[in-house]
Amino acid sequence: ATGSSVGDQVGYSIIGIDPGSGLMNAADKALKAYDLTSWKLIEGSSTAMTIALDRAYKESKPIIVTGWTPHWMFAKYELKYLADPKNVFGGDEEIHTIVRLHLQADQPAAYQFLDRFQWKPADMEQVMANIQEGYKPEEAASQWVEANPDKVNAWISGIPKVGGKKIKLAYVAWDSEISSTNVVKYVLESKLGYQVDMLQVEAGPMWAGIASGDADAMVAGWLPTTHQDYYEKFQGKFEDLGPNLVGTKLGLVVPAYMSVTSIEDLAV
Ligand code: PBE
Repeated sequence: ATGSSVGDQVGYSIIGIDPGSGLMNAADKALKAYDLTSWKLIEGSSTAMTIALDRAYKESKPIIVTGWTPHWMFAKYELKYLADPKNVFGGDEEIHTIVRLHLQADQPAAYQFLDRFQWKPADMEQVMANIQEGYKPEEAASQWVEANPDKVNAWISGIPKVGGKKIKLAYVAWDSEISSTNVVKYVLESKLGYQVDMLQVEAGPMWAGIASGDADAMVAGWLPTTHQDYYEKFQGKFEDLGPNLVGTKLGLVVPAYMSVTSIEDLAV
């Protein structure tokens, strides 16, 4: 209704994702930093968040979600990030490839490829869009890899194939990481001869799994801010192979048809 506050329109609720994610941590901090005491952050999953967004959007209803880039939702809907003048969500970040200690000695071929693996937000978005359109993640990943031989060759040229060695990739079911992990899996299997096990876990266990050596690698380390707590907690127990993607963003996201522009506006 006209004149009612944004809070009234959305029931003082922000639709979140999985509780272990850095994004939920940041959103929690934002509620405190902006003094949004009557607001609540709803826990759920990436999938539940996008379903809620889709429903609201189709009816042009107000909704606030926790969101991030790269993500297919920015291509499918007209959305905007709410301004974050206190910079609680941090600036642009990188996604890092993180491997267990001694992987280089144990699995040199995989290590070399993982060390070289890097792509652009637009690449990841292509894989995400195809999954969103109904392709299975494995299919979307293999299509992208076969359609981008130049990029893929730069990652693998000169690396000898192995004969069916096993390797375990940990990941969280975030749309961005479903895409990247499936691409890495497909390259390891089809180009380098590995047998890959994909282990879906929550964010904390993903970092813990690399640190304990239960998993070999992950391509889902959002740094320096989003996963800072995990990074510090397990420091010295993993190897950081650096960024595989540069130019991410996190924040509170609303449909463009909403007039609110800043997190600060939610306090009124
Ligand atoms: N995300 C996507 C993750 C990292 C990748 C932003 C939802 C997080 O918040 O931890």
